[in-house]
Amino acid sequence: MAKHFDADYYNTLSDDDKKALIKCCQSGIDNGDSGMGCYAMQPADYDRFKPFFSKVLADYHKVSEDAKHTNNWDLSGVEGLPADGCLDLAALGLPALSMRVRVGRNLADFPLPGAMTKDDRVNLEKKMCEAFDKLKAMPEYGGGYNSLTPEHPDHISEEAYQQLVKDHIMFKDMAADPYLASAGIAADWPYGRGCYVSEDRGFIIWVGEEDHLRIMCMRKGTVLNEVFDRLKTALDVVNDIEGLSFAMSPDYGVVTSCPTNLGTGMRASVHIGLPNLTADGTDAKAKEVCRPLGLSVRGIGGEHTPIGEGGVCDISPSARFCITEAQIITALYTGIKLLKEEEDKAGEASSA
Ligand code: ADP
Ligand code: DAR
Repeated sequence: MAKHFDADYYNTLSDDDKKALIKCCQSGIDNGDSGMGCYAMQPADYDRFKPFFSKVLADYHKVSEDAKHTNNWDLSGVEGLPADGCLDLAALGLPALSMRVRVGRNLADFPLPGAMTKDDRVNLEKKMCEAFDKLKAMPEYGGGYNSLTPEHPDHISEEAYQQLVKDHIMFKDMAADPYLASAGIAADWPYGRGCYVSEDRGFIIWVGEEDHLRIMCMRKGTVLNEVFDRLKTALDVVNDIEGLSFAMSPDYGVVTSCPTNLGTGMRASVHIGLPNLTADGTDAKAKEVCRPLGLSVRGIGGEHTPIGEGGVCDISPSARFCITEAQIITALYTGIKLLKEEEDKAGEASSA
């Protein structure tokens, strides 16, 4: 953000646009250790402030300033896809792992989370609960909603909330995240926040986190296609619910709060033990090995958390923008294959 904030451009803006652009940048202004340092506040901001965001996006995602994103969930023909189309971790000699694919989505008729009022947050939750009533009637997605909003009919206790976080179902307390707090994304916590969970706990929709919705599928297994395909089917069901329209940009695809998620809003991950690459108790070596493989390393509790016991790390492709959804899930498979080779090499080196 700071690298591409141009005073000459800023000074061409109206007073209202100046205030709006500063609000987009407030998180990075307040938090000098930000990697990105800005969030969109309105669905149209990426287009409204294109001279700024196009430079930020080009630099972060390593694409051209006039790059245009294309969405595609069709695996056929994707480089790296096994001949049988099956992204089976068992073929790499790996056991069943916890697999998760999530996408961010924002409703087009609300401000993005950083600019929502408390009423916006509560009204968005109410709108989503009407949608959840339709999902509850479907065998594949039937489940229940857990709300953090005081006085909400589905309100859950602090203890139940903390257990859902521990089970990797629900998101962490946003007010504790300085980046989200500065951006206004954590404002009015915990009003308008909650999560829908299917009976089998394999299909989850967060409400009111960094994006209006985080829609995800999770399960322990070896075939990545299973969570990817279930999510796509679920997304089509949610997309078709009357009254729900997702914010999209003609150039940038799916609109998300953070520019790091723009385009697909997709993060596909596995929890995998890397005892050799984390032998020193940190994720430093794992990050050094993963970076050139196009992989990100997060902790067992997700972003900004430590690695788990036995060196369990959350590994996912870093790319979200100007890459298709099909390429991301395939990149997870090919990345894990290469990472396992590095983990095995580190083990041989330590035993030599
Ligand atoms: P996001 O993935 O939505 O950007 P985080 O990285 O903070 O958010 O992760 C959110 C939650 O999802 C955390 O509890 C994290 O442990 C959990 N999680 C992420 N990937 C997996 C996975 N492959 N298996 C189980 N839980 C996961
Ligand atoms: N702290 C912000 C987060 C960027 C990426 N992570 C997200 N979007 N959850 C930063 O600018 O570093």
